[in-house]
Amino acid sequence: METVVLAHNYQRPEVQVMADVLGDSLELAMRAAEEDADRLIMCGVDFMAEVVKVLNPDREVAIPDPRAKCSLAMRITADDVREIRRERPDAAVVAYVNTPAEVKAEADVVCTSANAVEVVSKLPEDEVVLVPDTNLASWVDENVPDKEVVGYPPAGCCPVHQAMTPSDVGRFVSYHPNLPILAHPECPRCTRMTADHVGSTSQMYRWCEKNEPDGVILLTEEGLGFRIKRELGVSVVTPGHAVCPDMKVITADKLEKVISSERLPEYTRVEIDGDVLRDAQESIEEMLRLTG
Ligand code: CIZ
Ligand code: SF4
Repeated sequence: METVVLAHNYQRPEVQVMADVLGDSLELAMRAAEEDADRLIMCGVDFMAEVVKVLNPDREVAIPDPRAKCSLAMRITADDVREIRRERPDAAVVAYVNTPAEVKAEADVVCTSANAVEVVSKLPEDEVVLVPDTNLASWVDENVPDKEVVGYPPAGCCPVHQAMTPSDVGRFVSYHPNLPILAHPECPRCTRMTADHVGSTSQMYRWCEKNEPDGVILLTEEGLGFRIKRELGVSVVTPGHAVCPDMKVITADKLEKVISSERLPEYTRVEIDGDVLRDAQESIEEMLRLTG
């Protein structure tokens, strides 16, 4: 049995070192599609395992613990999207990758934090509702000035990034005045505005690779800091509370159990209803078409 272990940039260090591929959710799903493996094990939260399944429907896809669920993705349902359509029939509905497959299926197109600005700027519609992260929506709105971009639900946010405040930044800057500040677009606007560079985890990684700073202030989940230190030798400062408990549900022991099992434990198996899978795939393909 040929197995590939995929791990998101926010995974525990001991899980990251066991992985064959590290990256953001879309990078991992697309890399998996290039691999010649029968079994794909996704270490991350459940929507990430779903994206791997949607892009690799004919392979066995597993998540070591299906209780790893993203608190942000749980803020939105397919019914909410249908309600948005009734209320704003002229608006395009863009689903952030942090959504359940049913929501992606109901939306017009998917985006990631790496390509949200590009996806929205290329849409024919002038009105856009982006679900479910209002911080990402406000960042896209600032960067695509000729469109109206609103977030839904009203207080939709990632609790980990929402807690990163300008006072965290002020504290760090007083100790490390010369370090560049990198922020994830899921951070609140007031925090994002303190940053030298705003981007997804893959973009922050590549920024460090290209600019080779001695150190950075990293306003995102601490797991990315581990990867940047280990692979690029850049020292990283992150707020002590930059820990996503959802991501940490996956442990090395749970991963080891799936790797070593001849037959996949039933509870780890990722399955998606056929219609939902097809429609979610179309929304992801639309994103790839717009950004291709
Ligand atoms: O797309 C991903 O992997 C997420 C949720 C975050 C990021 O910026 O990589
Ligand atoms: Fe979800 Fe935020 Fe955790 Fe990412 S860091 S998995 S968006 S709760």
